[in-house]
Parts: sequence; C-alpha cells; structure tokens
Amino acid sequence: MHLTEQARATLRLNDKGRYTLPTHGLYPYQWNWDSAFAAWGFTTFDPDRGWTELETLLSGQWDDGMVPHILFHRPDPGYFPGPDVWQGRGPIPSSGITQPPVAATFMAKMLAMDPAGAPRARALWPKLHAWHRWFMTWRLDRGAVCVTHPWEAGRDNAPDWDNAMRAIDVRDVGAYTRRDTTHVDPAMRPTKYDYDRYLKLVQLGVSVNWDHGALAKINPFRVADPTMTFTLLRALRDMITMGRRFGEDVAEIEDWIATLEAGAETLWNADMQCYDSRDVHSGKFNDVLSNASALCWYAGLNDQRARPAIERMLDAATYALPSFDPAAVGFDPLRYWRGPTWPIMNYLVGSGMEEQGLSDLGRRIRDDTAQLISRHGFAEYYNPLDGTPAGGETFTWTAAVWLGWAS
Ligand code: 2M8
Repeated sequence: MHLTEQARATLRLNDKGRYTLPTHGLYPYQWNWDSAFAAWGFTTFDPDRGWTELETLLSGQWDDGMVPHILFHRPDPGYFPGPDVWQGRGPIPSSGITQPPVAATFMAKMLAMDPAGAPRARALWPKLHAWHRWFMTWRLDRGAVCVTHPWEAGRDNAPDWDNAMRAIDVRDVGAYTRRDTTHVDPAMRPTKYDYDRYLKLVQLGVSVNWDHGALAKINPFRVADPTMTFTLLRALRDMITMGRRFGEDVAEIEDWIATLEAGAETLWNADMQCYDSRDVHSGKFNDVLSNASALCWYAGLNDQRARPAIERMLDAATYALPSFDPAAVGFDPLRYWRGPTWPIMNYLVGSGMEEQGLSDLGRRIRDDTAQLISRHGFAEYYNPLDGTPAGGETFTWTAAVWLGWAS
C-alpha cells in the first residue's frame, strides 16, 4: 500500500466515529492537541470527518472556557490515570488541565482546504475564543503562558520541568498501578519519580475541585512555558484572520497578542541563547535548550537570534529536530520528551520556519520526518540519532503530518 493510503488507513483505524484516538492501547481517549492534528489529517481526504473531530473536542469545553487535555468518552481500564482519578468538572468526563492550544490554527488550515466548512468554523470560533480568554485570565505570568502540570505542556517529561518537579512533596501520594508501561518498553517512558509527581499534582487539583484560582495558590508547579506561549500567540493571529472574515470584533485579541509578544521576550534566556521555560516560584530560567525554543517562528516571530542554537541541535542529530539538546547532560534518544524527535513538533517547528524564511532548516526537518516515516512507519516518535521508531505504533499525529505536510 502506498504511504498516503497507509496514513489514511491509520486515521481510520484510530477513528472512534466522532473522535480519534492517538493510538489504540496506550492512549484510548481523545487528547486535545492530537485531536487537532487528526482533524487536519482527515480534512485532506474527508473534510466532514475533520470538522466533526473539532466539534467533538470543543463539546468537552468547561463552563469557564477551558478545553480539557483528555476527554474520557468511554471508560477504558487500559489507561491510568482515568476519569475517576481526574474528576474533571466539564460536560464530558475529562482531565482537569488543558494542552497547547493549536486547534484554532488547525481550524484555519482546514478552512483554507475546505471553504465549504465555513459555517462550522464560524460556530466553533466563539468557543475557541472563550478557551483563549481562559488562558489570558488564569495562566499569565509577565505575559508568558504558564503550565500547572507537565502533562499540560504536551512535553511530559521534558527536562524543562525538572527543577519545579523537585519541589513537589509526594510522601502521601499513595499506591497506584501504571498502565503505560504494559503497552510500551518502560525505558521509553517517564520514570516512577515522574509519575509520583504527576499524580500528586492531579490530587492537588481535585482537592480544590479544579478551581483555577485556588489551585494557583497551592500548586508548587507553575512554569512559564515557550510551547504554550508560542502556540497561543499563533492561535490568536489565526483567530484574528478568521474573526474578521466572520464579522467578529477582534480588538481584544489584538491586545492579547501584544501581551504575549512582550511575554515571549521574558522567556528569552540570553545566557543560553534560546527561549527557555521559567519557574514562576523561583523566577529562574531552567537553562534547557529544547525544540520548544524553535516554536518562535510558528508563533509568527521573525527571530534570527534563536537560529544558531537550533541549528546546532539539528547538526548533532541524524534525523530532524531532537526534543532536547544532544550535547546536554541527560539527553536520552529514546526516553520520550528527553531526546527523541517528534513528528508533531517537527511539523509545528518546520512549517513555522518555512513561513518565516528559514526554508533551508524547515525543508531539512520536513525531509527527515518524511524519511523516518517512509522507513519506519507511523511511530509516535523516533530516535534522532539512528531513526529507531519508538513509543506507540500506528500513531494518529504522525499519519496526519504525512498527509498534511511531509508527503
Ligand atoms: C503523552 O501524554 C500523555 C498524558 O497526557 C501520557 O503520556 O499518558 C504526550 O506525548 C502528549 O503530548 C500527548 O498528547 C499524549 C497522547 O498522544 O501522550
């Protein structure tokens, strides 16, 4: 079967009717940013199904505007922590945190591919707007967007969180059974040290019924994050373009963009020469060079300062952009967000580079991603040194990246 047909078959395989799983087994629910990729991937061959995906995602929106990071449509004992642990308070059982807001940007891409979907996009625009307002209300620190849990950033065990994770007291976290390590090799997953802290943060959220104001007061983990800041910045730009077309008032969004642009500058670590996460409690940078810095171009910033460090990471790898600097202590080419190269990030970064005139680097990332997929299939992520596929197989976002960009 040709790869494009295989990619379509992968989306169909993970399709649960109105939403798509990242992959069977390991991730048996609807995840937020995975779903935006699924919607876009479907739109390349079945636009109606693409729009339905976004509609289902937004149907899980909480009253306060937050769109959860996982929607637990149907209970599945194969994943931990499930709905009973999270106790989200939305219309559909959900987690209590969100994920990088890429959905508006993918909606804009879908609209360009399928102009007939305009009425559906128009109906979703206010919901996305409310979600973005939620970020601006609850999550800013000096204009940069904060995460309150490593899972929220999508880059779960990235070294960015190591300092903040140390401050979490896990003595009373209790016993629990992980399910992820029954699906994939534990060497590719976060450690027990990480999971104890992930769970403790969930317990803290539940203890205040996911009241964002109350949680901010007791949460030891609050980190201003380039991924969140850059994805929201980009989403707002796309919201303005779509909003004008739909006759919406976008003045408020223009103000938000100015706030976030100033906030992005507070994430520039001049010593490291990269955008870096910043611990809100200590006020210090984490001194981590990761692929998140390279999202500045996706955010619409024409920033030449960030190029040399990213180019160094690319040169140190054989394939595409590693998630963590290969020259740094602790780089691990197979352990999840501490080294491997990820199609989801490669697309966001690579397409942003192409838009901002760094086409040589963008093309390199695109070609490498295409090579990884054609040699090793639609893996969750890959070893950037030798291309070994890792994590889950038949992965939705990798299939979408093939269909929308890499093919
Ligand atoms: C990973 O995260 C989940 C928790 O949200 C997990 O490990 O259980 C991350 O790679 C995240 O970015 C992704 O959205 C999710 C599903 O693919 O898996």
